Parts: sequence; C-alpha cells; structure tokens
Amino acid sequence: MIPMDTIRLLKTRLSEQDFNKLARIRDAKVLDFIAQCIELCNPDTVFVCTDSQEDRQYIGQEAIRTGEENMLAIPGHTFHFDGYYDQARDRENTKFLLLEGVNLGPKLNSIDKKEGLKEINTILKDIMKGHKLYVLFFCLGPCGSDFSIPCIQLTDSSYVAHNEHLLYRTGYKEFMRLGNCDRFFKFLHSQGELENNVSKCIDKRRIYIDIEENVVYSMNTQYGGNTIGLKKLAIRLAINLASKEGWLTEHMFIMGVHGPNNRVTYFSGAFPSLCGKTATAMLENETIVGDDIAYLKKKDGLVRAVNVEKGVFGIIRDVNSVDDPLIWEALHSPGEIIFSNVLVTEEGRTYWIGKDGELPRRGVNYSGEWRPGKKDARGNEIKPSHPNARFTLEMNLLKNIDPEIDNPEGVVIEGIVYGGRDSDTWVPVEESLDWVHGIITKGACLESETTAAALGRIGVRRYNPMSNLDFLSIPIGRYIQNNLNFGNGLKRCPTVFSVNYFLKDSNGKFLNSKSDKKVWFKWMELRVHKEVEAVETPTGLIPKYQDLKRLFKEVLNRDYSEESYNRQFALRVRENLAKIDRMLNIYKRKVTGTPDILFKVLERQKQRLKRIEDKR
Ligand code: SPV
Ligand code: MN
Repeated sequence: MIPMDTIRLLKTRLSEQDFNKLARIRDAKVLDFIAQCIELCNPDTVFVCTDSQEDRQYIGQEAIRTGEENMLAIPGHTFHFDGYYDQARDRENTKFLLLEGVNLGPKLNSIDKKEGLKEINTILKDIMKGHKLYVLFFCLGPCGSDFSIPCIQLTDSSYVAHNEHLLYRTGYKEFMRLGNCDRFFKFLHSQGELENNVSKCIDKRRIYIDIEENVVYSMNTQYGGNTIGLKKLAIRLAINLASKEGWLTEHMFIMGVHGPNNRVTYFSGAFPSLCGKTATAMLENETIVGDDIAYLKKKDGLVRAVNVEKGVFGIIRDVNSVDDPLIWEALHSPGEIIFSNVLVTEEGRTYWIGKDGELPRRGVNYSGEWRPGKKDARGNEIKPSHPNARFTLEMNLLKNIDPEIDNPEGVVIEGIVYGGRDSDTWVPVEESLDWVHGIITKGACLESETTAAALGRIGVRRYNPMSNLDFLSIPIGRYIQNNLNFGNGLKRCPTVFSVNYFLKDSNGKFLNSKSDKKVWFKWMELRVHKEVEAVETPTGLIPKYQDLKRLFKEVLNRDYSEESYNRQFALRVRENLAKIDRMLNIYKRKVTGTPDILFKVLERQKQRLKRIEDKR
C-alpha cells in the first residue's frame, strides 16, 4: 500500500503526465523516497524519465538548455566544466553514516548517523529551489540478470543525468517488472547553488553513504566521481551487499584476451585511478567488456563476472592516436560524447594534455579564459586541461566492444590482474604461486603512487588493497577474507597476476614502453592455459626470456634483448622486503580483523627474500 500522504505530495508537485509515469511503479518504498526528497529539497519542477528514447533525448536537450553542457563542432559532442576546486573525488568529505557501535576501522571515513543526517538535512533543505529535479531509473548490470541491481537516481543536474544515460542501462521497466522489491539502491544528488554554472558552496560539499538504507546523498559538487550515483557511490553500497550475499564487487575492468586459434580468455583487473586501467581494457586486438566496475559471482564452480556499466567515463589525458587508436577514433567521430574539463577553442574543438597536434594559443577551460603560461593564484602553471579531465561515451561507439557485454550470465573469468604505479619494486608481470598468495601479496598489498584522480598531494606511495580502498564499506580485514574465501570450492580458479607498467631505472626513466602491456597480456593468457613455462622466484612466477622474445616479435614486431629482460625482471630484494615491512605495519596497526593467513604468507615471502639477500 502506498501511503496517502505520499500520493498527495506527488500529485501536487508533479505534472499529471509525470505523476502517471511514477504511479506505474507500484513500489511504496520507491515512491516514499522520491516524495521525501521532493519535500526536503523543494525543486521547482520534476521530470520523471522512463526508458523511452524521447525521455532520454529530453535529458540531452536539458543539458544544453541549462548550459551545463555546450555543443562542440563534431555532431553529438558536448563539453562541461566542473568548478576549479571540484575536479576529483573528495575523499575527505565522503563518509559512511554509521549507527552507534558500528566500526569500519580507522582507514574508512565515517560519521555518527544521527549527526551526519542532521548536517546534510540542513544543507539539503530547499537546495533545489529554482532547479528541476530529474527522477531516473537505471539498472546496474544487464537487465533481467541475477547479477543486477536496480537503482533510482534523483538529481538536479542534467549533466549527471546525461552521463548516466551513456553509462548505465535504463531501468524504469525493470522497476515495473520487479514491483515491491527491497533490493535496490537510491541516490540523491544536488549540485546546489550555482555560479557561472558550477557548484558554488564547495565548503558544503558532502557525500554521505547510508549502507543500512542503501542510499547515498551527494551535494554541492558536480565532478562525476562524486555525483554519478551508479558509479563510485553505488560501488560502496554494492561492496556491503556483496559481503552479505557472498559475492564480490570489484574496482575492475573486464576484457577478452585473444589467444591462439581464436580462443578468448576473460581477465578482470584492478588498478587505482590513472594507472592504465582503461588503456589496458582497450588494448588493440583484444575486446572490452568493461573498464571500471565488475560484479563477480561463483556459478557451477566457475567465476563469472558482469560489467555493471555500458559506457566509459575515461581519463582523457595522454589519449593519442598511437597509444589509444580506438578511443582516438571514437573521440573524433560523430556520436554522443561528453568531454569534461578539457580545453575548448573558439571553433568548438577540444584539446587536452598529451593530445596529438599543436597546443591552441587560446581557449576556455575549467579556469576560464586560458592561454599558454596562465598561472594560478599560487603562481603554478595551469595546464590546458585538468589532469583528471574525462570523456563519457557509450561503449557501442567503440570498435572493440566484446560481444558478451550484455550476457546476463556474465563471462567466465580465468585471470585476475592487479597493477599499481610502482617505480621500483614489482616486476612488469608476474603470476602468483596460488590463489591465496595472489590475493594477499598482489591484491591486498597493492600500492600506488598518488595521481590527480583524488584531491590531495601527488606522487606519494599509498596502500590501496585491490584498488578498492576508497570504496570499501566493510572493514578491510573482512574484505580481504571475502576475497580469500571466494577462491574456495571452484572447479576452475582464476590465476592471479600482478603487472607494473611504471618501473623506472635509477635515472627515473621508464623501463618499459606503453605497448609492452600487449605482450604481458598475451603471456598471461598462455599461462592460464599452461602453454608456456615460468620461472619461480621468491615473489612469484615470471616469464622465461625466450617466450617474451618470441611474443615481442609476434605481437609488436620488436626485438626484445636479454639485457632489457634482465633489467626489467631483476628481483628487487631490498625493495620487496621494504614493501613487506610496510604491509605488515599497516595490517598489524591500521586494519581491523586482518586474517592470520595474511601474516603467514607475507612472513614466508620475507624468508624467501632474506635467503636470497644472505646469499648475495
Ligand atoms: C576512478 O577514479 O577510479 C574513476 C573515475 O573511475 S571516478 O568516477 O572519479 O571514480
Ligand atoms: Mn575507477
């Protein structure tokens, strides 16, 4: 039964047409949530978006009408700017609303639920005055799949709504089909007061997550990572839900690696932001299922995974015609694409750091009018585009889209890869000794030198287990244990690997070129099927020189010298020992509920490394 108050409120605040659209969803919880949000945020008007092409087009038109997006020269392309201080995920103001007595451990940011709700209710009061509220329904994962989670997004930003239409499957019909179901996520977003079309009250930027109620509130921000509910807000809710239900939500791409005789082997891979995750999922001659978030479930003794998205919100920096030919082509062809925080010229062309061609002599970017050499208030140069500038597109604009992307059963995952930005410790590619060794020494010990994707200092080594630290909504120890347990009882357990694209020599020069990763993936594909041998080292199994020499020739038509191999694959004993000490320190002191096995596996690896050190 839907309470009369809810009906009454919706009837007074919505047009007849929009009310009728909502009324077809006969779910009291859905309607109550919408009614409460309308009452609190007080928008001028409400638009209810169904799955129809017409409604979808309306959202795109709204983004232009409101000025949140503007058109570029290529048909279908638009651009958007976030505020100068709103260019990345805001870790500090992203918090879990926790009931008294609930503790997620010291590394996870939280606030007492009562206090937090009071704070955001004050901020949200009347926040949508003068704005239109868009009510949107989506589905995380393919519709009609048991992987999938229906979601409601309420936002007063047509830019956020437009992004979500490119990134997610629409879910209005899914909500109608499911009727009264308890298992859905809710997102409320307001960009707040605007000045020159960007959120003005950055000091009141908050992203508060309620894992009991499966709802996330986001306000006074526009940057996608803070606002696109189904992306990094949903991942936090899904990690908690997966933990309760016995599956995994991972910050992972999914790709098909093409082996001999037309064999396709699916890999998933976790990399912190700006460490080559999208570039890997987009490798030439391979196929992409997803580039950011995967749900993994065990079915009939196999690991199956779906991409929860259908589009890419990718980093545009350094996208160029040589390293990223497929993205490059899409970005230069007509089609619905949103560019955020790039440089735009008078002629409606775009430019970003690392793009082919000449730097324009003037343009507009997230800092306003821009010319080369422009400085910020502290005297630092403002680059033409922000390092975290992005593009949003639907994956059907990409030529390498994998045919299984919408398979409701997902794809079978046979390899899992962990990679971070590491200048001096890990070798370029390495297989773990077994599942537990892989989850612990590669996944749980993932570190990365910081980048521009989150606010804060750049270039500092940060611990980031499974590249999921920013999104964990359960204690880290439990999350590691869930990953360990996931390997139990499988008929075919995925092989766990690490990669490192960022190894440097003592002069700070990269030891690998960007294209080398193509070879590492072909090698891993062969290893999954045990078709090449490997060399055992104290940290795992590395390629044999002869196999890489052959693969470099076959894949890249390049000679690969033994000298390069020796430099790249040398065991860095001191650095590996130092890393183990850093990890032991974190897991002993800063993590609650670390599984005992983690200490044992790391101690054993330490002993193996020490024996080598003693011999040297
Ligand atoms: C990431 O930073 O990992 C992204 C972009 O995928 S964001 O949406 O900001 O999280
Ligand atoms: Mn991501």
